[in-house]
Amino acid sequence: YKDPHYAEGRTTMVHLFEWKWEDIAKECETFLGPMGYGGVQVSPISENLVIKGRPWFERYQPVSYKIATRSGNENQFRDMVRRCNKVGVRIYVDAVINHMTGDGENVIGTGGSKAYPPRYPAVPYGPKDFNLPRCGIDYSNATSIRDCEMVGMHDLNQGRAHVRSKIVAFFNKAVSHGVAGFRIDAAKHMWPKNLEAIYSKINNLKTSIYGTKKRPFVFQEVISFFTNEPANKFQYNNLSSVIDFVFGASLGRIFGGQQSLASLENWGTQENGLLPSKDALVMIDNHDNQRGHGGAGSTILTYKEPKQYKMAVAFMLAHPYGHPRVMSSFNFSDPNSAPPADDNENLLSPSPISGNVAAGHVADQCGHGWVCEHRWRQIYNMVGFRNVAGSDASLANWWSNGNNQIAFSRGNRAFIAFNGEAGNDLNQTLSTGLPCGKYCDIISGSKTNGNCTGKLVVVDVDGKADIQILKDAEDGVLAIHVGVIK
Ligand code: LM2
Ligand code: CA
Repeated sequence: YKDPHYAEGRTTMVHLFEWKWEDIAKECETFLGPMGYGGVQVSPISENLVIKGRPWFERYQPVSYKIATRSGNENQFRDMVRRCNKVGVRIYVDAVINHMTGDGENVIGTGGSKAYPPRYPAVPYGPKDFNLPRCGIDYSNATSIRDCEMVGMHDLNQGRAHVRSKIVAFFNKAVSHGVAGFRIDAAKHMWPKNLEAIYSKINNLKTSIYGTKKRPFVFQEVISFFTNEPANKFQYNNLSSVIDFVFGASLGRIFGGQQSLASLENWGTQENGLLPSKDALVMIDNHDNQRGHGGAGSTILTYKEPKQYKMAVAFMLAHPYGHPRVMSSFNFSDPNSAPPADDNENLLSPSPISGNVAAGHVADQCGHGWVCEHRWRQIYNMVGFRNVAGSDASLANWWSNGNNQIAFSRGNRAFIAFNGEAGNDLNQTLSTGLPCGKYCDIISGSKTNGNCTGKLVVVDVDGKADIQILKDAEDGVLAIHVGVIK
């Protein structure tokens, strides 16, 4: 359950938050596939409660397991998975299985199903399928975290055979459409042994795409920072992968200027409070903590602090630790707001329509309220860097000025430098580990038609190069790899 099943040479997932299935299919074909992205985490696919104003968080309130949301219906979903797989991009489903929507009058879902909580006839679930007595969560108590209700939503009892069979059938429907795996929403609020039983019943992935006997990639959302928390990530990483929230909170603190970049020398070890690398799904921000939801820390960097954010994302993608996930947001000021409405659609179906997304893979922005960090040159070029570095090129040639300037290589394939100092330029001759040659910096530009649109870096026969990052430059990063020799 820890193998993402990326196509050969791919390493990185993007979360296309609130995108429509049709638009994701197009994005796979025109951008993600060509640019080397490995997969897409999609927003929840199961029918959810329609909430007035259509806030993004309605998608975390299931009404049934029908594939029917504002992102699209089951046919559109199946078509997206097929088209993305065809261009080497995997699909991962955000699975909301801890709870169902809470009490309410006239509860109606995005697929038209009615519910009378705790009765959900479209599944069906009834009162016996939920944990009783109803209680609010006490975060100092492990049982309460698992068996009480998160913000008033009816808490499913995953110990019951009926509940397990409905969840497994939902997973298997997605597997039959060709997905590669699942994000397990609120995994911390379910007992590890129940999750283990559920995972073991999921069918093998489609042989025609993945080969024989391949298990789904399962990455569990466990918001946990300390080993002594009553429910913590170390109770889950033997089952499958876990999203490590320490990663983004720490890198946010460091690239946000509260701790030196030089302190990253031993990044990626248990000493940093991180999971073992092979168990960890990592990110700089996610759809919750970029807007203060989920309680995962105040040091989180987002697209709103672009210079620091791009540095942190570049570090994540350059460093060999974990399985990285890039966030792709819609712009917001109110943390509860709906995604932007399409030009020619109303709020019942907000998401970028194809016409709103700049065509072709050279565009750097999507616009119309869609931030599309994954289309920022500094980010997608770093996905290329990670693909070239691969998994066996280890971190080498570490250099730092003892403060906020650092550099390192990935074996003899890639090299990166950071200047996080507001008051000083970086101007150094550094060992890059790379073969002698002329390289295009992929942060200040790209290599196009054999030319560099940004800085040119000359590596001499000893592997050394003059590296310059000015203090007031647009980006505090310089990166080169053997795929961009001029
Ligand atoms: C998570 N962790 O396990 C996310 O970190 C968390 O942000 C999700 O909540 C949660 N899973 C449920 O899947 C989000 C959002 C909440 C929102 C819920 C349900 O962060 O704010 O709660 O989804 O949509 C909303 C309202 C809340 C209300 C609740 C129930 O914000 O005030 O509580 O709906 O109506 C009465
Ligand atoms: Ca629970």
